[in-house]
Amino acid sequence: MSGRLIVISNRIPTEAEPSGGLVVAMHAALCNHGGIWIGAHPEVTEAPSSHLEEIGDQTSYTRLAFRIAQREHEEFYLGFANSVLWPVCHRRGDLVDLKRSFETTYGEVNKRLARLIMEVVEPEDLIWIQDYHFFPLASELRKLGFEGRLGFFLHIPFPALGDLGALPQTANLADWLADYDLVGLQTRADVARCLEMFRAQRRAEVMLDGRIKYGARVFSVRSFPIGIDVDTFVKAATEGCDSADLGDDLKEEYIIGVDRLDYSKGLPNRFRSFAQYLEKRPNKDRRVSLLQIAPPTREEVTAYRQIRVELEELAGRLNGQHAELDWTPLRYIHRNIDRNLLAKLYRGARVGMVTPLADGMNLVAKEYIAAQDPEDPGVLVLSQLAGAAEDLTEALLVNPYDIEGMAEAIAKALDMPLAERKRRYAACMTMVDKTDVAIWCKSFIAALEACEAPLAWGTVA
Ligand code: GDG
Repeated sequence: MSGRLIVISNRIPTEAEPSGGLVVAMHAALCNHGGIWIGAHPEVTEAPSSHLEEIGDQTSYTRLAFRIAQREHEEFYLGFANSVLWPVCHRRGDLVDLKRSFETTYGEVNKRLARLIMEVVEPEDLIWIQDYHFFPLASELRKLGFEGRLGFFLHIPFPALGDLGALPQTANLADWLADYDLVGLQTRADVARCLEMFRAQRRAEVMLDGRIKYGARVFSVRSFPIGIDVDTFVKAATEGCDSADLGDDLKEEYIIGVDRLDYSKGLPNRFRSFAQYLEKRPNKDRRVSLLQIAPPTREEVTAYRQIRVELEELAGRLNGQHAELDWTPLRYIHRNIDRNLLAKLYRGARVGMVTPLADGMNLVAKEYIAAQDPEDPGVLVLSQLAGAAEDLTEALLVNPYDIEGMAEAIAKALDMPLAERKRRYAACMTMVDKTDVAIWCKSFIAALEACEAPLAWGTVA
């Protein structure tokens, strides 16, 4: 690679050796290539910063942070990013909270960040921008004269054409995306939706080789399904204690769910389907519990407070109806759990339930598979609306709106013969290996490097 790699993401790790899939992969890519990682400082300040601050003390690459002011946190992060773009991309137009100040501040933060990036970037650098917080960043960088290669990866679903109407007019996704050289999406279905949006634009032409011509620009849209750091996860699941050390309660059969408490993750329907399974199970002596880990997230946003109240009410009702003097069927933990413990909890679970209503990929599905014992694997019940369903076709696929169907899938998973469990696990594990996060990272960077220099195309139209 000729230039340096410059990664931009909203979150940036503060420890020298970060943990957690995506962050680890970026860290590894930057250690290999050298370069700079730029992100928002975890501490919000009174006034926005007008410079980048160096954080961390790693030597192979540089970490730079920009500070977000409290008002920006509310209007850019909680506001436009998570109360407009997130619901639109997750098919929840009803939850969109449109305020002029949100779109203005979103634009301002992207503009300011572009100016800060221009202070450190060199023409031959490769810039890789992560996620919906920064859709307009390429346009801002181009306005400031950056002509080098710019890549973008969207971690969440690409919105359907019909849902784009819920965005304000200033949010023109087609204009924003066309200033990148490579737009990476999670799945083939996301690419199809993105191309559908461009086909509906008079200025756009989808060329025979799949690239898009948009005014004077030509760029590519491709899928790069993200995955997990497989080796590290398998190690975490198998080393140290065995599942018998997890406590007396977890010696019984259990189903596991692990999700940030987000309305896109389909938790109320999961609880309803578990309640229905309990009601209909033929053998009332069989005590299978559901362990749901749901750490808090974005609690300042009303829709997130509402989903928490709804879930707590459902959990109370479920246990009220089905608990016995010596048994609690639903264990609901609204806290963050240590990652190594999480890996072991996955391994001990007979069933993994991943049932979002919409999800870019869903790494929990891949983590559950990677954590299994190949000789006696559990069964993954997976929503057909998660991006992961495109890869993990041998999971038990369910429609997360179909409560009865999910209750039946739980029963089927719990009774599945060993040979079928092994066959399904092996097929899923092959896909988990194929999409390891290091492969994801390398293939995106290689594809971005292979993009033709943008200037050559500037002369075409
Ligand atoms: C976005 C997209 C896409 C969860 N609870 C705990 C915990 N987790 C970890 C999981 C997993 C990660 O958080 C969640 O990743 P997901 O992929 O499931 O979901 P999002 O956070 O919504 O991520 C998604 C992803 O970006 C990557 O592109 O797949 O579609 O929405 O790793 O294990 N980790 C620990 N304790 C917890 O309590 N340690």
